[in-house]
Amino acid sequence: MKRVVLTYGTFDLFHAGHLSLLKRLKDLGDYLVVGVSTDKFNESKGKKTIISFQDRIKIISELKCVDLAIPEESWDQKIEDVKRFNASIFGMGHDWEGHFDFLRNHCEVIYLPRTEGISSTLLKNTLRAFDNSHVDDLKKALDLISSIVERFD
Ligand code: C2G
Repeated sequence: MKRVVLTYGTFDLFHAGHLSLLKRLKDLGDYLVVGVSTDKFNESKGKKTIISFQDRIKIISELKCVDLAIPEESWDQKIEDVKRFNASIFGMGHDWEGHFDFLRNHCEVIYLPRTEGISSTLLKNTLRAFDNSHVDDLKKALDLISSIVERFD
């Protein structure tokens, strides 16, 4: 009897923190099902992504540790998915601690430590720093600060 593990995420700008979590979740069972947030669902989460849903789910589905990737279209599909895949474990990173305890009536709920020092947001901000228009804004701000400092010299 396969021990199915279920998780969900956006997985934008896929990075080592995402991979570490998925591998640790897979190690808890035999079969890992990953719900990947659709672009429409992310809009409802107020989350803007750089990588499209099609590409995000393609990356996830190709990972050695992932057995099945499915679309995550709403907050409400989790109970149905636990039943549909007969999941023994639902797991997320600990930034979600407590948010999904309602699933404890249906399966084990586990929150694993996040990987510190990396996130899609950090990657986006780093990339933004190299964006020309952002550099132009920084230059304008620097010129303004220099002109203010000159007035006090
Ligand atoms: N994660 C991690 N370490 C990081 C970054 C993320 O362990 N440095 C984990 C998160 O805790 C989450 C998973 O990787 O369990 C996916 O993270 P996101 O793509 O940010 O997912 P999120 O937007 O939080 O969507 O219904 C649940 C939501 O779909 C979760």
